[in-house]
Amino acid sequence: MLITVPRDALPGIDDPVLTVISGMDGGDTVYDCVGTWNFNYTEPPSPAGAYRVNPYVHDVAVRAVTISKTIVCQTYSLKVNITVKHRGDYNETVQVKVYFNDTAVETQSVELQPQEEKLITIECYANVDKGLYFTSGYALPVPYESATANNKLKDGSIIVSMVGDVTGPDGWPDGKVNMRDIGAIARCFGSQEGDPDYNANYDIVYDGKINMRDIGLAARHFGETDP
Ligand SMILES: [Ca+2]
Ligand SMILES: [Ca+2]
Repeated sequence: MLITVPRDALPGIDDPVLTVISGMDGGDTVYDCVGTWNFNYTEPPSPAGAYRVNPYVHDVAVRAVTISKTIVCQTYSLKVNITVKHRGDYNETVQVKVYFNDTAVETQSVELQPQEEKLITIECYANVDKGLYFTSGYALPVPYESATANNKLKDGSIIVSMVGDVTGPDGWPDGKVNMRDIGAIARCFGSQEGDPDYNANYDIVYDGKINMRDIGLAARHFGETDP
């Protein structure tokens, strides 16, 4: 059976997918017809009855990626905020991955209703080699999704440093844990997230507070240099 839907019937839809919705029982059957304006399927709709044709789109997108730190010590954590937008017409469960360069470091699933936009926060541990990474959020394509160019967004970068090395002469980790690092953390001692003197980069044990756990951790690595 071939159903042809006039192009004018699908305003603003680039990649229609045909749904045949049973008028009898409310169940629906999806025929994957991406990329064509002619919907061709070999089996007639079943059960027999009244049907209507609904073009719809499966399309999820990552709209924004922000990171809570620019420096994270190896094996410790940061938070990645990802704004996910559902541009389709049916409820979807979307798997969202955080990438450091090409390495997926964490995955979280999110339920999205039609046209819903959600901000999700994913805690990620820096179980990767030391170095500079570009961060990306990637919403795995949902079934029948064809518009996947907007599923991945690269934004922000993170330096993964040796434990305790949170700064250096130019403000970035320098491969040494010395008084510059201890002093930087000590100057924020007692601060909490939201305070003007709080600096997430110095909150190594990432709990929103800069306290003895952070200073003590750096102190235990005092004198170490990056091999
Ligand atoms: Ca340092
Ligand atoms: Ca802390």
